[in-house]
Order: sequence, then structure tokens, then C-alpha cells
Amino acid sequence: MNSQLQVICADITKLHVDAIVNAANHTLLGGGGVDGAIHRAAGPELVKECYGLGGCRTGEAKLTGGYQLPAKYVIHTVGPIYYEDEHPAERLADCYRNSLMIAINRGLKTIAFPCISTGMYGYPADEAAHIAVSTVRSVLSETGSNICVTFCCFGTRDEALYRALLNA
Ligand code: AR6
Repeated sequence: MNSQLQVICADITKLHVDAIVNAANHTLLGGGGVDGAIHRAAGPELVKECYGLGGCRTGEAKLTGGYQLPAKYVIHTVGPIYYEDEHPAERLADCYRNSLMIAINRGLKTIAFPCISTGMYGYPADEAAHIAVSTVRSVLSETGSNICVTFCCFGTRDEALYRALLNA
């Protein structure tokens, strides 16, 4: 299964994958961080589609087109705010599980995740990385899917955390 998982340090908006995951907010109408970068790179058609989605609850995930991105689709999910939301670990796992299930059910072959909730939403990076890797591994083993999953880090500290987990 480890051959299906990879770690890179990159700007997720540049990746040529079937789907990138967006760490969005409840409105799904854009924001800062990776959300802002994805909306800027996708162009204004993305927010138009997002208007029709009716927002998104914490832990849920919703799919749109990728528009001007190299990725065909964007899967928007809303991570927990670490110091505010109840059961943040469960909600963060829901983000990874629900996003990955959308991709698997669509028959997508490649998906890339950012480090959801670890920026503005304050989730400690090491705890979040454990949840990301263990949840993705569980979904792959439960479903038997051969989808390739990239953990797209935006700094070398996160990259090192994920490399250690994947090599463990
Ligand atoms: N490519 C990959 N990763 C990135 C990029 C990028 N271009 N830009 C930032 N990151 P954050 P959150 C990393 O704050 O904590 C938004 O305003 C970043 O270094 O984007 O889930 C939303 O609208 C960090 O590791 O998302 C919400 O209001 C990770 O992406 C709120 O922020 C997540 O940081 C969501 O907060």
C-alpha cells in the first residue's frame, strides 16, 4: 500500500492530478491560505460553482470542477478549528475519509491533500499528520482501491513529518 502514498513539498495548485483537496471554510466561497491560492489559480468559474453547493459542514466534502487548474477536480472539505470545535480529531479524520471516498467513488486515479487545518485553523502539525496518514491507510485497506494519494506539504517541516510516518 505504501507505493500508493507519496509526499511532496509543493504548491498544490500546480499539481497534475485528478483531484486536489481544498482546506476550505463553511461558505466554500474562498478565503486565505490554500483556499485562496486554489481559487486564484482556478479562476472565477470556481466560486460560481461553489455558490450552488450551499456551503459545507465540518468534516464533509464536496466536489467541483478544477477550471483553470491543472487538476481536473477540486474536492472541498472543511477542517476543524482546533481550539473551538468539538472532537477535532474525529472531524479531521472525516475530512480525509470523505474526500478520499468521493475520489474513489468517481473512479479517480490520483488525489493530493494539503495539510488540512494546520494553518489558520491551528491544528498541531504532528497530530494532524498522524490522523491524515492513518485515515488514508484505513480507507485504502477497507476499499481495496488502487488510487494514488499525495500528501502535498508546503514546508520542509511537514514534509519530514509525513516521510517519517510513511517509512514507519
Ligand atoms: N499548496 C499547498 N499547501 C498550502 C498552500 C499551497 N498553495 N498554501 C498554504 N498551504 P490553511 P486551514 C498549507 O490556513 O488551517 C482559509 O482562509 C499551509 O501551509 O490554508 O484548514 C479557509 O478559507 C498549511 O499547512 O487551512 C479557512 O477559513 C495548510 O495548507 C481556513 O483558512 C492549511 O493551511 C482553513 O484553515
